[in-house]
Formats: sequence, C-alpha cells, structure tokens
Amino acid sequence: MWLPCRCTTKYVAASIRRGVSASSLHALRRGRSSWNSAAFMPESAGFEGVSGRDALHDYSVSHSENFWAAVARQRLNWIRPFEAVQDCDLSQGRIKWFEGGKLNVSVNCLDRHVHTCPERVALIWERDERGSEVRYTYRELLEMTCRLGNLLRRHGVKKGDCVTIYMPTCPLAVASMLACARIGAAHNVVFAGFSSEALAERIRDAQSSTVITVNQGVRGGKITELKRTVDAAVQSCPTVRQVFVAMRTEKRVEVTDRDFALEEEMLKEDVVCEPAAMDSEDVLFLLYTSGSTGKPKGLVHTQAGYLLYAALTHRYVFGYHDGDVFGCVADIGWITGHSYTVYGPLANGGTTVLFESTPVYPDPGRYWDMVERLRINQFYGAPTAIRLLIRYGDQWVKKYDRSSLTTLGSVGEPINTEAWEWYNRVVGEGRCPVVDTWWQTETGGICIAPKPSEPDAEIVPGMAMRPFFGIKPALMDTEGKLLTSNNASGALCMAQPWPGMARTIHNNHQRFLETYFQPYPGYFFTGDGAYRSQEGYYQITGRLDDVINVSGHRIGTAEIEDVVNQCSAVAESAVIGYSHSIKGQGVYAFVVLKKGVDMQEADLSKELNSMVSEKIAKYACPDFIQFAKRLPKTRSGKIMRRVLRKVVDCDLDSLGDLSTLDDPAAVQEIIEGHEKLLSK
Ligand code: 6R9
Repeated sequence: MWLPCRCTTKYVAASIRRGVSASSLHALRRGRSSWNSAAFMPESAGFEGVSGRDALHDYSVSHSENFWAAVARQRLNWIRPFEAVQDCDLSQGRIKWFEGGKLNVSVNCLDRHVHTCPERVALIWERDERGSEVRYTYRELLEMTCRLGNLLRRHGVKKGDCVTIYMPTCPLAVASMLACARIGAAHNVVFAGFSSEALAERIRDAQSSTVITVNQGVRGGKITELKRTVDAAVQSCPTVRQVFVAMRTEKRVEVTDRDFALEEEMLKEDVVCEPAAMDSEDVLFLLYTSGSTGKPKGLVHTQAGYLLYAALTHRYVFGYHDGDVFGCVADIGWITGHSYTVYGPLANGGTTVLFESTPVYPDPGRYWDMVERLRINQFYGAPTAIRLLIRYGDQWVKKYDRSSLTTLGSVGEPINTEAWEWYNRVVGEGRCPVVDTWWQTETGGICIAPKPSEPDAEIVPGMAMRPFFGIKPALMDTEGKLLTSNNASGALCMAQPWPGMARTIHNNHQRFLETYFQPYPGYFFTGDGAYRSQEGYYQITGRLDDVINVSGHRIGTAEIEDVVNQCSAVAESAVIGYSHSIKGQGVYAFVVLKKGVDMQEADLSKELNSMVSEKIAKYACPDFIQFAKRLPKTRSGKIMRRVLRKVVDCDLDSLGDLSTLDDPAAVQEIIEGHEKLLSK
C-alpha cells in the first residue's frame, strides 16, 4: 500500500544522495512541519510573502483586490472574464464586484461537476419520514434544473423577473432556485412557515408573476396546507399569473386555472437548457428579512460575488473537502439555507443534506441518527436546537455513531457556554472543533468564525473570534468614533467591502443607505454589538436595534406591534424581547386597550396570538401579553422601551434615568402588572 509519508522519506533520502545542502533540507523539514500554503489554498502560492494562515488573512485585507481576483479566477467558471475586481465606496453604499465578467451560477453549481463527476451525490434529501432519504446525483440535479428552467422559460419567465418559491427544504426547491439562476431570473424564497399575509406582502414587493409551491408540506409528522396558503396569498397579489404546484404528498388539492402540476409539466421539457450569460452584478436573489421597522426588507444579492463568497467560506470555515457530506439543517427559506445548504456546497461540488424534519421528530435522536445514517462530516445547526436537545439528555446522542463528524457549526444567535460545551463534549466527543459562525442575510456568508485559523490555534467557547479572509471588522463607540484598542465593546461595523455583501434593498435603496451606511460613514454597520477581547477575538453581544431573535428567526418588534395594533380593541402596544432558556429570546407584549373595551383578557390574548400567527408566523407569537392602562412615555410621547426591557428582565435596580418620563407612576403600574403576570 502506498503511504503518503513514505513519499517524503524517499524524497529526503534521494536528496541526501544527490547532495542537497543541509540548509535546504532544513527548509524542507520546516515546510513539512509548518504550513503548506499551496495545499491549503492554491491561490496563496501567488501571494508574495504569505506564510501561515494569519498572514494570509492579513494579505486578504491589505491586498484585497489581488486576493479576490485570484480566488475569483480560480474558483468560478467564467463565460467572460471580469475586467475590474471591484468598484466599491462604502461612504456611498456602492458595491460592485467583478464587473465586465459574465457567468452562470447554475453552471458553476452543476454543469462543471457533471463534467468531472456526474455520478457524485449532490443532494441527500433527509425526508421527514425517518430512514427514507433520497439521493440525487449531480447529473440528476442538472437534469431536474434544466427541465424546470425550460418550463419557466416556456411560461414566459425572463431575465430580470423574480420568481417566488414557497416550498419546504426539498430537491425541487433547490432545482427551482437553480433553474431561476439558469435562465437569469431572480428568486425570492419565502420560508414555508410564513402565513399567507406575510407571503403576499413578499410576493407583492418582489412583483412576482410566478410562484412555485407544493401541495402540502410535511414536517415533524404534521401536514401543512402550503398550496392553500398560496391560494389565500395570491388573492391580494394581482401580479401573479401562474402557480406551479409540486406534489410532496399524494393528496390532490384544489386547482384554479392559473395552477400547473409541476412534475407533469417538467416531464414535457427537454433535459438540456441553455444557461443565460449573466453579468456579475445581475440580481441572483432577493431574500426578505426583518429590520427595525414594521416592513420586512428584500435584500438583494448578485451573481458572482455572492457565489464566490458562499463557496469560499463553506470550504474554509468548515474545512470541507471533496467527498465530505455536509449537513446544514437550516431551512432554505433563510440565508443559511441559501448559502450553506445550496450555493456554497454545490459551487464546491459537495454533497449537501436537505433536512426536512425537526430535531425532535420522531424523537430527540433525529439529528444524530441522521449523522450516523448519512455519515455526515460537517454538521451545521442552531443554538436553540442544541439547547432544546440538552434537556432530553445525552443518551439520545450517544445512541448513535458520530465518528464521521469532523466539524460542528453554530449559527443564528449567540451560543451560550453551556450549549457550546455540550455540543463540543457530547456531540463531538471533544474531537470536533465547534465553529460559532457570525453573519447575516446582509453579509451573504460567514464573516467571523474560529476557523480557518492556524492549525493548533485556540477556540474560545461562545466566541465567533476571527474575521474571515477579506473581512475587516471595526468597533465604534457611542459617539461614532473608531475604537482602536483591544478589550473594547462597541457597534460592529465592517471597514472594507467583500464580494458576498448585499447590494441593495429591493425597491428601497434609500433604506439600504440609511440602515447600513449612514450610521457610520465609510463603514457597513451590522446592527449588532460586539466585544473585542485582549487577544483581538470578537464576541457578538447582540442586536443594537429593535430586532429580536426567536429560535434563530429574526423578527422586528415593530412587525409584531403592527399586527397587535390592528386589533380593534387595542390602542397601542410595545413588544420586547426577553431572554428565553431555549428560544434564545421570547416575545413579551405590553398592550393598552381602547377605552370602553370590555373583553376577557384571556380571550383577547387568544385573539392577538392568532392574529400574529396569521399575519406573520407562529414563531412570532407573544409568550406573554401584559395588559396595561398605559405605557411609560417620554414627554414627547415616545414609549420608553428601555424601561420596559428592564422590567421584563426583572432588572429593577437599573431602570436608569426616569426624569424624562411623562408620568413616573406608569412605571410602577407596569412593574406590578408584570409581577402579577409572572405569578400566574
Ligand atoms: C445567518 C443569520 C442575523 C442576526 C445577526 C445577529 C444574529 C447570527 C450569530 C448571531 C451571535 C452568532 N446572529 N449568527 N449572533 N452569534 N454566531 O442568522 O442571518 O437571519 O439575517 O440574522 O442573527 O444578531 O445580526 P439572519
């Protein structure tokens, strides 16, 4: 058997025979024991003076153009090479990468791998029904994508259109995304847990004329009527001309004359579909996410920069290698599903798992049973699920063979030390690095994570730690001044553009500028706060705005208030996030009723909950609703959320300055009401 180490020994022995000098032998040994740059990242061989991964990071920031040009040439297939690496000015909110270049994202994710390894598995669909996984090779996924692309084309979908995809995580959803990319249409994937009104709002804002959905969703053993939700949504979407319906279950659903049976239509199509030559800066997709106002924003990502960044981070943060099985359990309706279930792994020719189920279905061993069955190497999940699983005990993990695991990832919210330790010790048996990855819908891919790092570099529990290649974080103090020292906390910004960042908010560039670029001129503002340790590592401390994070789902408190305020009995409301042991944050609503309303609080609570779940989604429903006579306000009439937050956190000693309050007695009433509610 050929052993790799024998090869080195032979080479050394031959060198000695040939009379290689002692110093060059020394260099050879040094090269062996330290960092092999070309093996780690082939492009780095062309970066002068780069030895070691830290040096590579320095180079990627100080010679950003060289770095990204080399990586973009090497890792993407171009129809026409780009002329300019970047044309960015953060002070203007202008972000353009690889202009002049033309490429097709679906070709990069499919065709080039079909040429080299057509029978490699691209997708493993871990269906809700345990043990019924289905594998799709690259050849099969390309075929599916091409049929779908032809179908969309035949139905008039053109370059520049935006197709809304309202589907659970499944192969046809992935093929739909790639089919849009193939023909040059943008996609707008809407999380299948959203209500018909939330879906309608997103379809209208995206001006979609085409929707792709499934008859029914299956998750955690429960059926959801997704087609029915689409039917309700399109009632208020005059732009929608056609709805393609895939069959996830056998159940026939009501059809209207704008509906088409997806699989039947696909059968009529050719398996070859000419890819559109797209400009680097053409839109690849919109993805709606919550901000601090009531209206969700459709962040826009473009072709080349996004794909490159997703691919590079997938490769290096998780140490993904050819042949590995990558298991990201996020729904494709979120950015994590876009970048690390679909685009990153497929651009790298990887095998990616599509997880349709829940961590506790049919029992709390589901994840680890799947790891054993599919031989998953990198597992990427959310802290909320980890916290939930801790409660069920270690036996659910230990029952299964996790020896395939090499890296464990966490995303979506801060991972508390207890969850981190358990993930590391119990799930990973102490041998898999845990990478706490910080990023956002806006950033396109992971920006801060413990890996890549020098091989033996430390990993600190609960810290995202190290900026990725090309990422230069900055912290700002409350006056907007740059904090240059370590051991400092401030608003987390990015001092340099990178290819994966969002380019605009669909239909609202002004909001894009105001939210991300105007708070700290010359910087991209993330909305998060962070601490930089003595060693220079980053730890995310949480949102600085009114966005909360419920089970890893981002939601603006204003969005929930908007719904609550629509109830005819409600005069006003204030929604606050509070610390929740499993969900990370829970939703606490203060509600003031209109004068003369005479209703049981329990009935009203029920009504408000059903309104929120109908208009947004179930996860946004308040855990607590406190009815109050009035809310504490400033003299100018602003609700003092800071005070409400302290009350909800039971932190009454630091209510702070109440001198600007209109009527301090309101605070006392709120405190008493809160105590009463908790004691119920
Ligand atoms: C990828 C994703 C983004 C917000 C972000 C931050 C929070 C995400 C985190 C984290 C602490 C982490 N967040 N990852 N906070 N540590 N590792 O989640 O995107 O849905 O847009 O949410 O989530 O507050 O600003 P998105």
